[in-house]
Amino acid sequence: MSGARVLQVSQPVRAVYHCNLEGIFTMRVSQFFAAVAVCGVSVSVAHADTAYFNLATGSLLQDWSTATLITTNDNWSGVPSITGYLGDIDSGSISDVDPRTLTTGALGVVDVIANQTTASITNGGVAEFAITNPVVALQGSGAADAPALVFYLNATNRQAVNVSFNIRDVDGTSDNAAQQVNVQYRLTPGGVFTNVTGGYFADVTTTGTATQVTPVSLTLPANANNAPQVEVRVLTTNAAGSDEWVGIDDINISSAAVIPEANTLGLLALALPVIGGVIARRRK
Ligand SMILES: [Ca+2]
Ligand SMILES: [Ca+2]
Ligand SMILES: [Ca+2]
Ligand SMILES: [Ca+2]
Repeated sequence: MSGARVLQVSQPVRAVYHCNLEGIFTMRVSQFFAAVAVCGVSVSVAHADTAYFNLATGSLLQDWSTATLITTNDNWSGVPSITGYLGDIDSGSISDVDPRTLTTGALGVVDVIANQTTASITNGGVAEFAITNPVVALQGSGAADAPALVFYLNATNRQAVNVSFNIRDVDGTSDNAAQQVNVQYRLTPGGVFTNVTGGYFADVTTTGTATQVTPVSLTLPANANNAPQVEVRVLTTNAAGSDEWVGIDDINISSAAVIPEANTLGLLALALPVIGGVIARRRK
């Protein structure tokens, strides 16, 4: 496994501000940590980027071709509005769970293994692969029960939010898993997820090769229209036996403008005299 996975924060590590730690050397351990907590000190290095991408400014695109987006383990601060999670949601080791049943909303810790050059690693979780066609990929494991990418979207004044990407088997090893993938969304941070119809795939990989591509294109249900905090999760689950790495590539999240009500009324105002004229002529 890669480094710091235990602790996480959603904000960059902060300094000690206006903090009185007098008597620090005589504090008991519990007192020290209480004082640190009060002072707002974060001790983790994991960074998520959970800023909601404003779809009114265009589509959210990500093909992972920019190698400098991810350079440090567990740090997503350089990737606009996308974060990977380990999916360590079960204290035991579960396998072959249907990801459509995992809707409670738990994501696990922020996770990425940066700068990998081969998908023959078996760490599990989320990894960035600097391969011929760069990609970020997911792999289930005993710890990574349900590794995932989450896209954070602001659909204010937008409708017909379309989520498209390619699922790529990037694992050419002899690993042979029935690797499931599922797409879910939620409109409340931390809330339960809803499965997106058509977003489930029973097995997106082939043993011994890294060529299978599964194109995905899904339009979110209408309640995502105009929603300011849309979170879309793409997850796999730990398969029985050795899991394959599943790339999530060529992400393209598009939408259409909601026609403002004022414009609709304006069109009606323009049309009414014409309609009135037609009726008047027919009465003649
Ligand atoms: Ca790519
Ligand atoms: Ca494969
Ligand atoms: Ca398979
Ligand atoms: Ca497994």
